[in-house]
Amino acid sequence: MNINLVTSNSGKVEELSSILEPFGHSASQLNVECPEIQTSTLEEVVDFGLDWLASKNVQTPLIIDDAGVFVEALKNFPGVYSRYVYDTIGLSGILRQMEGVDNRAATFRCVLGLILDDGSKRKFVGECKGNLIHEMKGTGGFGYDPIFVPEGYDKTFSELSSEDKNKVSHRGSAMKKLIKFLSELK
Ligand code: ITT
Repeated sequence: MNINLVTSNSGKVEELSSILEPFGHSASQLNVECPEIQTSTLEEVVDFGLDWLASKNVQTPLIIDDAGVFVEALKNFPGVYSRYVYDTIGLSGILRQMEGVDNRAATFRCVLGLILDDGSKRKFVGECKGNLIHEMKGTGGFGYDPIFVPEGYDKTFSELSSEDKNKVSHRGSAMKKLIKFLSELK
């Protein structure tokens, strides 16, 4: 199946394509400006996006992906505001907020939205627990990857290969569910 990835983020396109391809699916990036509402959950953002894309008859099958990092000591901030925070205070701003904070626990969450050719919609959620380190490390990946170490590892997402990131990441885990769902169709 060729699936359209509705995202402006090339890091996501690489990850989603590399997960889909071994299962015989191909993927193309679709540059549609899908509006993102300001709300308190990733699920609501995705529901709104799916309804909007369906109303515009955007070419299916398609996937949208909304993700964020939820930092325990910051009462789950930046969460749904991760993009805004990344674009404004950036990783150095987050690290400053975390100065002197012992609890470094953080969870990445990813909600994928899927629309099939028959118009049906589904969501798939994935999480990855880990810790924020005190400085940026590594050059791979994108976004918050240089400051996040997943549980069970001593390297940031940026220092891991994309295969290793996909094995444990929020996006990898949501994609596993989506691919299982596709394989059970028909
Ligand atoms: P689209 O909405 O166009 O898909 P985006 O970059 O705005 O792209 P999100 O709103 O989902 O995507 O992402 C919120 C922020 O979280 C943004 O700064 C991303 O770079 C970052 N992010 C998302 N997934 C990530 C991941 O796997 N690793 C590191 N940072 C990630």
